[in-house]
Amino acid sequence: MIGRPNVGKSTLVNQLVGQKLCITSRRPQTTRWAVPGIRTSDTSQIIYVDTPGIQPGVEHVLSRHMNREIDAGLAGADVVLLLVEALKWVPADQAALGAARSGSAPIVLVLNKTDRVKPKSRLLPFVAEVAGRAAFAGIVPVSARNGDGIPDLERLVLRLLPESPAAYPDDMLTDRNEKFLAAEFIREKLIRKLGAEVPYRLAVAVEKFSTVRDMSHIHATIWVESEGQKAIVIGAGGGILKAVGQEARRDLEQLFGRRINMKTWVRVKRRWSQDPRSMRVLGYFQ
Ligand SMILES: Nc1nc2c(ncn2[C@@H]2O[C@H](COP(=O)(O)OP(=O)(O)OP(=O)(O)O)[C@@H](O)[C@H]2O)c(=O)[nH]1
Ligand SMILES: [Mg+2]
Repeated sequence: MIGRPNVGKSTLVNQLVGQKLCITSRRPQTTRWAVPGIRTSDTSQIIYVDTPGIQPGVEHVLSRHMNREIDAGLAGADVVLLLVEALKWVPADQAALGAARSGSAPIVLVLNKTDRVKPKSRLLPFVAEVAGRAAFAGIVPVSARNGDGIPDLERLVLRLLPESPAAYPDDMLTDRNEKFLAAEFIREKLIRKLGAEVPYRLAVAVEKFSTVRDMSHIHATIWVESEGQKAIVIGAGGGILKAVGQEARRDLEQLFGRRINMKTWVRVKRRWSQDPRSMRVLGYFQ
């Protein structure tokens, strides 16, 4: 699954897998990692890979990491799902198409957010226009938000995929571990609660994750770049940090199917996002 930031890639992977697994938000650049979501039925197994948004011309240590994740996602793909917003085609979409064409896998163009298109007849001229941009194996309108078109997309993907033995056990949702997922869900709640600037300057590291009987104990540190950002993340009277913890805990309990006990800290690491060594410590570039 590739496309420019904010087109709905992570929302769509969640919808296709049938479980909230990938983090989503209305801010661009939410996803920083390629995350596989495994969908197993009686007769098939499809591994959808969520990736960060493609941003042409952005040069930053963090975006270098994200580009590597996109390449890793594309490298093993049998089918590329190129996601764009219905009725929109901007230069970043063209760049995403360029990346999709770098391999030999068939490309399916997925037009998302069709719930916003009224009347639906407006889609037809758009489909005719974008069809000329590449030899797509199919063009499928969907709404990742309400599920429209998802069965059609799944059918087409199944038709295009080669046959092979299942790669994963049938109850497995992803090969990312629980520690990673916990850090990501905390980051999602922070992105959703904070203003425009801070989300790009924070990272979450889970230092402790232990499960005793039906309860997991999680210790997480939120790294920011300045004391000012730290104060914002904590919020007045600790309100933001508390709400972040509660909401992340609720989602993780649903995902893991057990109770969670979570403790969070906020620490300052100056310019971590400019410094490859700090980034490595925080799990980037591995
Ligand atoms: N109306 C509408 N909104 C959608 C749909 N799919 C996703 N969104 C919204 O679009 C925003 C971005 O969704 P994400 O899934 O985080 O987008 P993304 O492409 O993964 O973004 P990055 O990870 O930043 O590249 C969120 O606010 C979603 O709720 C859709 O089908 N319809
Ligand atoms: Mg995403």
